Parts: sequence; C-alpha cells; structure tokens
Amino acid sequence: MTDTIRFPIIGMTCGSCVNRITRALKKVDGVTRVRVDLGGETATVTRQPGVTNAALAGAISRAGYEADLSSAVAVDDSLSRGLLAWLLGR
Ligand code: 9UX
Repeated sequence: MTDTIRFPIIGMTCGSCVNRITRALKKVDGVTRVRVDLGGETATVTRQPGVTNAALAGAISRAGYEADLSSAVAVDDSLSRGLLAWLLGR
C-alpha cells in the first residue's frame, strides 16, 4: 500500500526547477508518483513503504533545492486509487 504526502519546497522559481525536482524525486527507489507545483511551491509524492522523508529531502537537496519535510501533510490518495480500480473494471 502506498501513501502520499505533500510538502513545501524552497528555492524553485521556474519551470526548469520543476522538471529538475520531478526527475530527482522519481529517481528515488520506491517513489511511484510525483507532482511538483511551482505556484504552490510544493511537491506531492506517492511512495511505497520504506521510502523515508529523509530520502526525499536528500534527493531534493542534491538537486540544489530545499524541502521542508517537517511540514509534510498526508494526502488522501484513495480517490485516485478508487478511480484506477474502476477503470480496470474491478
Ligand atoms: Mo530556472 Mo530553477 O532559470 O533553479 S531552473 S530558476
């Protein structure tokens, strides 16, 4: 079972930042979905068990940005999961 969190990112000011952060997060083993919101200055990450907040923060730091994982909030991804199940005809 995956879980989804959303947290602030400091230092992204253009669309290329969004792409760099998205790629960095997707490279983390066990991350299954990434959405980076430039205007909202947040990242939303879906991950498998075992992907730590520290691993996410480290990936962002190495890409040259700062993530505030202490402000992470849980996002309910049961809606999209339900839609996927429906689309698959379950
Ligand atoms: Mo855009 Mo982001 O020129 O670090 S890539 S500001």
